[in-house]
Parts: sequence; structure tokens; C-alpha cells
Amino acid sequence: PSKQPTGAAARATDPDCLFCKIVAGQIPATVVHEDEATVAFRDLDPHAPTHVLVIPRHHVATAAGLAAERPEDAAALLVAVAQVAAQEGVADTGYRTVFNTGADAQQSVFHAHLHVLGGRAMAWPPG
Ligand code: DGP
Repeated sequence: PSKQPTGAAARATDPDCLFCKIVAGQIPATVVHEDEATVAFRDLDPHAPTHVLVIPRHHVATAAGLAAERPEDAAALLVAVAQVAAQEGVADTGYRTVFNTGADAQQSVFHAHLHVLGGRAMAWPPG
């Protein structure tokens, strides 16, 4: 990943990253929420009536990397999730949030993202 040139708050972007392209508006997505630190958009392959991905604008591969590099963005993701759940109408009925990290969890896009799934009853444990 290449870094923006200036400042401690400089945001990393990776020109080859799919989700960085969504953040930049270079690939279309159905955006349901954005703020200074995050963007939330509908998953292309939804697994529930509500399936939204909340991502940091900053490029980092995993949730653990985000926590290490930009803890304020990690907190902003959780705030954004609450807002998304409320506007999707699942805050009261319930919803699940998932970070897939690495091969065993079948992470397929290496830009940290929090899945927000709701609108149906979930099973536990997850598969
Ligand atoms: P994960 O397995 O946790 O890395 O999930 C990546 C998710 O990203 C997966 O549920 C499908 C979704 N996805 C992949 N490509 C695109 C895309 O181009 N647009 C949107 N909206 N979602 C995508």
C-alpha cells in the first residue's frame, strides 16, 4: 500500500484494493452511510435481508491492523454500525457483526470490513 504524503493522520490507500476503489467512488456501491472515517455499503452477495459492510476509509488489511494503526477508526466503525443498524430497522430485532480475519475465516477482501447482518434469525455457532 502507498501512503498519502503528509501528516500523522494521512490515510493509506492501495490502488489495487477493491474497497479503496469503492471509497474513492471508482467502483459503484450502494452506500448507506458515510462519515469522515468510514463508509458503509451493501454487500454484493447478501446473506441476510440486511447485509452491509462497514469499512474504514484508511486502507489496512485486517481488523487487528486497524486497531494497531488507527484505533480511533476502529471505534468509528462501531459507532457507524449502530447508526446503520438503526436506519436498517434491525437495532431492536437484533443483528450480527462479523470480522473475518485470515484464511480460516475465509476473509476474501484484504481491506478491513465489518459485516452487519440482520433481518432474520441467526444460528449459533456460525459455520
Ligand atoms: P470477507 O469474506 O469477509 O472478506 O467478505 C468480503 C465481502 O465483500 C463478501 O461478502 C462479498 C463482498 N464484496 C466483494 N466484492 C464486492 C464488491 O465489488 N462490491 C460489494 N458491494 N461487495 C463486495
